[in-house]
Amino acid sequence: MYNYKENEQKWKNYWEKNETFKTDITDFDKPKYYILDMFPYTSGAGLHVGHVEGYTATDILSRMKRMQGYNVLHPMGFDSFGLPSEQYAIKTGNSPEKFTLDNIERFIKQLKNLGFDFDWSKEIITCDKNYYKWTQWIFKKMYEDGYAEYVDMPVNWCEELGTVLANDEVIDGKSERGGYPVVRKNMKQWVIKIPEYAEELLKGLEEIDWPESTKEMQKNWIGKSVGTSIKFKIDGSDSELEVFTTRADTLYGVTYCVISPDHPLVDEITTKEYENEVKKYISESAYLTEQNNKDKDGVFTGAYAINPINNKKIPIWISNYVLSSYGTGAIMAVPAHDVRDYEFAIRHNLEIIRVIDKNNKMINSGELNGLDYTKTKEVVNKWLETHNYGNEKVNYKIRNWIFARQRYWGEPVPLVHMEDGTIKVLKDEELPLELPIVDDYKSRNGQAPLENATEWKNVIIDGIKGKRETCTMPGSAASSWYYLRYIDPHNDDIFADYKLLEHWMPVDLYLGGSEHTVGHLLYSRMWNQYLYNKGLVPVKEPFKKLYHPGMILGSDNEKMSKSKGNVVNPDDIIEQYGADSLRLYLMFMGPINVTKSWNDTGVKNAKKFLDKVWNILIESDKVKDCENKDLERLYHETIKKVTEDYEKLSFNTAISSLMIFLKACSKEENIPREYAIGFIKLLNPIAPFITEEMHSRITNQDMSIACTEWPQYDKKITLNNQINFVISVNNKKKAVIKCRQNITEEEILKYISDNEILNCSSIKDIYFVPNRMINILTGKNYSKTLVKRG
Ligand code: ANZ
Repeated sequence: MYNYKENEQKWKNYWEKNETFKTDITDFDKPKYYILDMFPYTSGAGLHVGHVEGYTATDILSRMKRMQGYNVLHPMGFDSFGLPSEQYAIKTGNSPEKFTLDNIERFIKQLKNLGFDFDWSKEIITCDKNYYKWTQWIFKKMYEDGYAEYVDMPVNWCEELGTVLANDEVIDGKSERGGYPVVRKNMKQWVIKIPEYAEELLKGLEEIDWPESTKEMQKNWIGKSVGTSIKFKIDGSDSELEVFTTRADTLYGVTYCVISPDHPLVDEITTKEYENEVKKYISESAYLTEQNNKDKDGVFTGAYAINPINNKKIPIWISNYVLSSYGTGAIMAVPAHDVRDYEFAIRHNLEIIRVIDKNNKMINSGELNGLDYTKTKEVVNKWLETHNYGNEKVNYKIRNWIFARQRYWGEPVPLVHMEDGTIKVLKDEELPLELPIVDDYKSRNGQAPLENATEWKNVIIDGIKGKRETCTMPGSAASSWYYLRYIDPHNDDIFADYKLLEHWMPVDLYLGGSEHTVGHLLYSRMWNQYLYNKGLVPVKEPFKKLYHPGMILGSDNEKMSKSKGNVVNPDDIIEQYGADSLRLYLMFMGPINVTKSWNDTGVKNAKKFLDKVWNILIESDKVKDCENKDLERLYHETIKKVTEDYEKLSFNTAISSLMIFLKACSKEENIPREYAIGFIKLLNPIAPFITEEMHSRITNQDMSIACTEWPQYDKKITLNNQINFVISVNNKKKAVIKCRQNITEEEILKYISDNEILNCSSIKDIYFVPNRMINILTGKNYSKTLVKRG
């Protein structure tokens, strides 16, 4: 009987004592493989099974690659600054630091119990001053280079709560908590000017192997829009109104303009007659966000603009369906061709002029009439440009990243506001600027908790009084660059040595949740690109390949939550079935990237399978120094399939193949020792504890299986003798190959490509008859290309 409790403890101790998984980062002889998990946030809840799913997946790849001869870096650390720890501390009266460090201890214990092959000598803790020293240093560089700025910007301000609120904390102009009025207000904030990297961030997406949906979301978030900036003269004034449009072709259809309530021209153009109404609207609209202006409220300014193309006088309105922060904060309205403008025009009784007919031809558009609308924009743009009324313009939706929190538990910002109004940057040797110990972690009256750390806050530099910045950095600061630090975690001179980065970057595979798509995954790309442009890191894109594990729901198909009582705690499962069973079950549930529901029976079955493996290969006398021709082909095919499936992160199908092989073994009297060892190695990345023990018993060696070589398959045997398959090119028989039944078209094409059966690489058509033949027609009018795979 296999005793998982005893055995898992034994091998955990063995790995730790022998430093089995320590990576020699300076060993450049082997090819490198850097595999990264999104590190956990150190909440009080500990690991959940979702973490275990992702970490098992990377562990499998990491273990296989190591056995294949790669020098593997598979590190782990803890994202440990942030609000949840601070709130816990406020609630319980503990210090966030102690709470965080206790949690980390618990996390490490759990991760070790799961058998992950992390190199703990590279551990990172983001709230450790030796780490945040470099977070501060990078921020400092960005500030010096003008990418971090202290700017006045509109925020949601709640006077009653004395704090700034995020958009989703405001409902219908009131605070979600308490229902107090919320207004848009300008406040000084630290921001990182991520829009300046918009174009580079877009370009970089082309060179990385990420899920298309993730790239698409980043693209939309960056929101590049190519349009025209058009200047409208204001009737009876020297000022001009500049609008941004993507539809310059509709210029003849413009019947009014709209500016946002905080547009700089509001006061200047509003006429006496409309002053009171405008004031009233603006004070009310401060409570409205664009989302809740569903009725298209607005007010006329009394002023008119002149449409440059036909000199028509059109009214200028104010409404907050026009965003002040996008484009020029002003639009030309074309109600006949834009839904929002249409709704506004109907409500306020404004003119509607169609300029494109059913056949996509221009109408009501003077000299443009009859032109196809798709060709019109270019003509109008040219006209506007030659008459000095406008030019092509690119806009991005992405906004500055607000980089300050009025909170305690975060990295202090290494800047001092001097009495004379200047801002002083700390010198490199003054970093880290340590977070002072305080008694009160709460922000009061909208003031950052560090405001009360008077001794820390007040400084004198060169005889001038100053006050340290008391906001701290947001949670996403530390995670924007941690993947660089793992490579050189103890360096005191620089965040990471360039030579080491040159060898190890980029990360070959990054695994983590898709919920980070427009946060962490965008911020870290920007930090990396910034450091790349400064010549401090060698690659522009930090994560070559990205993969998102799917969510694991409770057995009731609902998201796991305490209140629903459907949370599965990995500790309990390990206790009851062993870590190997949990790992095996999680990988067998289904494809890694889909949402799956927990099922207790599944873990039981995983344990049953492992017991069976043990019984057949260890307890029975079947494993011998012998040959077995019946198992030969299946053995080699299993190696091939499992290896390829692991590489594709298709773990459930790999496990199926292992099960098929074990079943075949169970029917045999003699199992060659070589096959048993090969099978154990294939299973090792999924179930590392049991396979270590089996390996050491079968081989009689005191050596971790991690130090052995990955099994190889014999190509000749895997393409063995069941059917004759005919390969023809342009109706002429080129080859007859022996292959297994039900070989797919894709596999045959790969075979043809690998064996260079086809000289010409351009294919016109393919006829595939399963289990019989393939006929490939080549030709000049290429419609398909034979892609060389593998
Ligand atoms: C005239 C027009 C006619 C427009 C038409 C659209 C359709 P994207 O693609 O998202 O960049 N717009 C410009 N600035 C705006 C602002 N600050 N707030 C709200 N809307 C704004 O969208 C560009 C279009 O959004 C612009 O083109 C403008 O309306 C509107 F048939 O101009 B359009």
